[in-house]
Amino acid sequence: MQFGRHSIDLSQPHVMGILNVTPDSFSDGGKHANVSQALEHALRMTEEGATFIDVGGESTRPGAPDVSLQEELDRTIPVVEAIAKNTECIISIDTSKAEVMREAVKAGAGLINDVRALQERGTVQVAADAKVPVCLMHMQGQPRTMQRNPQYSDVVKDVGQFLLTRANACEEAGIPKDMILFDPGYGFGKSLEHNYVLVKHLPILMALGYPVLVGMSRKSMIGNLLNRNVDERLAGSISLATIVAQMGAQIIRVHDVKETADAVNIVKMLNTIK
Ligand code: YH5
Repeated sequence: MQFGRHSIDLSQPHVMGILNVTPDSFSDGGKHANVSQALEHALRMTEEGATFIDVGGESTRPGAPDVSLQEELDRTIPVVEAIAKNTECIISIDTSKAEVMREAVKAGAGLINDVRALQERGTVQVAADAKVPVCLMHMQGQPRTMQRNPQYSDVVKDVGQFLLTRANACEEAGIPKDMILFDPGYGFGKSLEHNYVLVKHLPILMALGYPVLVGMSRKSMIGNLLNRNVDERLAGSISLATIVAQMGAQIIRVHDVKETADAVNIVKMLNTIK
């Protein structure tokens, strides 16, 4: 798959490093301090084995405040520019806003990652014009309230149907089929059971014909099952990453790149043996 000027072989799993540029993720040292801290983190994650760096300026945690357009642009675009100038990794922009998508791709982003699956006004057209791949994620409800009472008749079917419907809308607007990725959206309007059903049946979603990106790193589906605080979820995160890599997931979005790259490299070794 072509991500801007990078061609990536998705027949093997890749690691995507998470780079949060929300205010709570920085000590308050002024704007330049923040950009250089973010760049440093991105450089470290690429050295540790990340093919992708996912830059996000909107917090989608339940209860997080909405972020204005200007605020999100100010947080993300200088960071995208700095990473593009100083690394060879593929920059993913984690946003639902058309203007942020457009400016980020102009600044060097090679993938649009939208937890709202390009349902906001203008985003499908911006993504089509940007000519970079898009990751369509499933979410039930809105971040503020999505975890109150998630319900499905058949979670795997519902998620698959939603993603196929969004892919059709994208293809209708001129986004080629081979520039679309799917993501079941772990933790986005799903109970603990829903999340694990979506792990077990990930092969059903993969059979829909689109590469799959998964993000489970440090999430509540680990914490609530194992009774672990956020800083105690590394073993659970690596276990899940290993399981989905073995199932054939193409991109694994994580906080802990070095440890996940080790797990992925073991899966890749086994994939070379007949
Ligand atoms: C995702 O799954 N997730 S932001 C709560 C946590 C830990 C992490 C401590 N953006 C995804 O990472 N994009 C986010 O509990 C995403 N897939 C894609 N494509 C939420 C997050 C997180 C939330």
